[in-house]
Amino acid sequence: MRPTITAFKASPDRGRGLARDMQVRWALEEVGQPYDVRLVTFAEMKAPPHLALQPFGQIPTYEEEGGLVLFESGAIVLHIAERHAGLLPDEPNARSRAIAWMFAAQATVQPPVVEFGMAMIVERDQPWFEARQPMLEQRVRDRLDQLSARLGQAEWLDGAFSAGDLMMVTVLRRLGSSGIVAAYPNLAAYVARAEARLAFQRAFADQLAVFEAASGG
Ligand code: GTB
Repeated sequence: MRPTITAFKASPDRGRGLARDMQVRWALEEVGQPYDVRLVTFAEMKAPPHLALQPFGQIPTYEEEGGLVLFESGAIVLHIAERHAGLLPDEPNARSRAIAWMFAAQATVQPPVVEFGMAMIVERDQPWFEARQPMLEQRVRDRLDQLSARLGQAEWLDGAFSAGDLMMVTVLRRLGSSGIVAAYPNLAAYVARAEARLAFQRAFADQLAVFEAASGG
């Protein structure tokens, strides 16, 4: 049976693959698991049926046969990676390190990236914006300095491509047109390498098709 995930009916990311259904789609594509998508409006996300699946009224959610319901994109990707071959190494220590990279993406790199991006979107008109934004940008650069130093010239963060890379690239992509990642040639190449994966391209095309359908394109 195919799992079902939820995604925005009309994503505010305008099809750029930045909403968090993207990492779930990508993980499912990497492991070759077909899935269904239930599209939800903002109003539906805040209504009781969706809140029963996702207590914070957000996407994505994940439902599979047998009654398992999950929320939190990282937990969903970890579940997919644990149930299928291809996203986590078999060797126990390497597996733990790949999971550590998933947490690093979510808990260490993502917070400054999201804060920087959100400020760009919602605080531009505030009197403190000009003074605060360089500080937020510096916090992002501090993390990318460290990440870039660790990655060096390696292809992936720890051996073969893993769910850790999938989650890290997903976070880096949120910096999008800021130009910040481009200042780190090895990180830019890392993101490009990940985006060139067939599984990424399939996931990206599928979420873009949803946006285009919603916008009448
Ligand atoms: N920690 C949760 C997880 O990882 O699953 C966070 C989930 C989350 O933030 N979901 C967002 C949501 O449902 C969509 S992805 N928001 C609606 C709400 O909270 O009411 C975040 C997102 C939104 C928009 C863009 N964008 O426009 O570029 C990018 C990312």
